[in-house]
Formats: sequence, structure tokens, C-alpha cells
Amino acid sequence: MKVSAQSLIQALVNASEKGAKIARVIRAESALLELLVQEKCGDQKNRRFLQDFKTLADVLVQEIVRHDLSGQFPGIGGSIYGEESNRFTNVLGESISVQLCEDQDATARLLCRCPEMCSVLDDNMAAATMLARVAHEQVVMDAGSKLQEVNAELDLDDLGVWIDPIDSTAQYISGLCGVPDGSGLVSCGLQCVVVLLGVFSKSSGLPLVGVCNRPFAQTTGDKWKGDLMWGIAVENSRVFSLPSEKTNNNKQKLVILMSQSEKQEVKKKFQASGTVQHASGAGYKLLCVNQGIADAYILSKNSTYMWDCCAPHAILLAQNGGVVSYKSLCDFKGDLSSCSELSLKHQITYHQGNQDGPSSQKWCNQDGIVAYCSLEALKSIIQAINND
Ligand code: 2IP
Ligand code: CA
Repeated sequence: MKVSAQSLIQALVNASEKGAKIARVIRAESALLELLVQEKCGDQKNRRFLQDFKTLADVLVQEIVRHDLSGQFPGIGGSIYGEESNRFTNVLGESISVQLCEDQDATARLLCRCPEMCSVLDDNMAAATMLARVAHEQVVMDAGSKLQEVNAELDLDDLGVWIDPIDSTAQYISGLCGVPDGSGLVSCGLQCVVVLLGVFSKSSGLPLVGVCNRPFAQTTGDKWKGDLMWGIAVENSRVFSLPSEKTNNNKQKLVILMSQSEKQEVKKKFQASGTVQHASGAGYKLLCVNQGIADAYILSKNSTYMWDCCAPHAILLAQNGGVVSYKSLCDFKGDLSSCSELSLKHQITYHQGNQDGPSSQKWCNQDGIVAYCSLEALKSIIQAINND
């Protein structure tokens, strides 16, 4: 069955905004925030609760997306994937599947039966009610005027969706407000938190549509305002919501983002030809490449997952950039002029897990990643690797 890409983007935008609202509500409501921060300074048991509540919040967002998209695109629910399973076992040994029920009260009652909610003894119903209220709200978000330019149709049976409900969880829990530098880059803080919804083709594995929603993009006093971007890259339709002009076209040196934990030797390799900067969150670093704040994001290790990359990758493809594996660039022996071929052939794909290694690594980007804003940036990165 064919579906309109325009209505899919609008549905993803709405669903991402619900996820962003959940993220903001948890930080704004004391009953919920208590659940989130309890373990931060607590003992082993408390630490487990933090992990569990985080998981519950993640799963809830995942289930909201599944519920809302399924309402509009029948059958898509079975092709929505995320990091967590929605099954929990409560203190009575009952197995609970977190999902949206027929109405807000029923969802609140279900959430209340999860052990994570019981950790705030008196307030658990209040906390569950607040989450259920947002989950059942009707959210319609303005996707911007560029949406009118999208005229593609997509094959519903071929669509898969990767969700990262809250990327940069460490920043989310610490709750600090980051300070942007002159270029707009925020190296840590709530601004690095992103809700990521990426649609890929099950047959080719390539990303098709991406929505990245930052729940904490700007602050005015104690209130946070979000922002979002989307993009679509299918054969005859490459559209993205951001302004086409990138902010840093005239820079002399490439701006390259890396993880704080990147190997020293890799940082050194790129310091000669580029300015290497750090920022938290895989999703946030990718999104900075989308925004033109950076030219590339390089990660030599296998510490990102398909749910981190699929959404911003779709937007990068719409912008004539891309994401390839770090290894593919190190192995590249061709002429720099054949760089566009490499870019065409070696984009990271999202439909097949890694067969070898532990199951926790099944959906990781095994050979590292390099996200780039243009072919020129890709060439400079290959040159830097070759000059080393
Ligand atoms: C993590 C998180 C980390 C990031 C890692 C992601 O996702 O975004 O911050 O590490 O790659 O997978 P780094 O910040 O060093 O790049 P999550 O927060 O969802 O676990
Ligand atoms: Ca993540």
C-alpha cells in the first residue's frame, strides 16, 4: 500500500513532539523528577530505580509513537524498533506490557502497576496520571512550509522505524543548562537531548525520512522551548526543513565533532586539517552537521546504534551529505575523484543487525561512523586519513 510521505512526516513530527513533551514534563513536575534523580546520589538499589524509570520513560515514548503512527498507518506498529522491550515484571511477578490503553485513566492505571512508579510511594498515581495525560493528548505541530514541497509516495510495507526516545540520557538526568559557543555549539547540557525518529527502507536499508526534535533547545527563565527538523531523501524527493544556506560555508578549516571518549590517536589525526570539538550525544553531534554548525562527526568506535543515526542520516542525505562507516574511509584506496561513488555505495544501512558478537551489539554501527555535510567535506576527511 502506498502512503503519502507528507502525511507520514506530519505524523512523525506530531509524535516526536509528544516525546519531547514527555521529556519536558518529567523534568518540570516534581513527582516525576523525583523518580529521575532519586538514584543519582543514592545507593545501589536507588541506582537501579533510576535506570528503570529512564527505561520506563523511553518505553512509554516508544509506545506512544507506535500507537499514534499505527492509528494512521495500519500495520506499521510491527515495524517500529527501539532500544527497549516494552515488557516489565512488577514486584508481584506480574508481567506488564507498557502500551497506550483505551483512555488516559486506563493508561495511568497500567503505568501505576509498574514497579518503577512504586518508588515514590505517595505520588505514584499523580506521576502516572501526568504521563498518561500527555500520552493521550492530541498534539499537532507545525512542520513548516517546506512540507508542501514533499510529493513522494512511500510503500508502507517497506518502511521500518528506528526510535531513540531520549538520546543523551546522561545530560537529560544531570539537567544542566549548557552554554552555546560563538557558533551555536553546546558541548553538554539539556540542549544535547534529542528525540530521534528515523524511517528506513526494509529492502535497501537506506534512511528515507528523519525527524529530530530537541525538547530543550532554548530556555526563557525556567521554561524550555523545543525545536525540530525533518528531512526526506527518496529518489525524486529530497526536501528538508532547515534553511538551505549553511552557516559556515566560508570556513578555512573543517569543524569536526568527536566524542569526549574518542581515541587520542584519532583526534590527533584530524587536528592538522580540522578543528576538533567535543559535544555530548551521538544524535546531537549528527544534528550539528545537519545544521551546519559542524562539517563532520567522526567516531572510530562501535558506540553508536541504528536508533542514534537513522533520523539525522535521512536529513543529511536530503542535504547531499551522508553517513558512511569510519572503516570504509580507512580502507578507501581509490582516487579522490571517485569519492562520490564511495558515498553512493557505502552509506550506513539500518535493516540488518550484526551477526557476530554479543546480542547487545547487534544493532550497533560496528565499524564506526563518519557523518559529513558535503562531498567536499568527505574528500577532506579522506585526505586527512591518507596524510596521516
Ligand atoms: C548515547 C549518548 C552518548 C553518546 C553515545 C550514544 O545514547 O548519546 O552521549 O556518547 O554515542 O549512543 P558520546 O556523548 O560520547 O558521543 P543514549 O544517551 O541514548 O544512551
Ligand atoms: Ca542514544
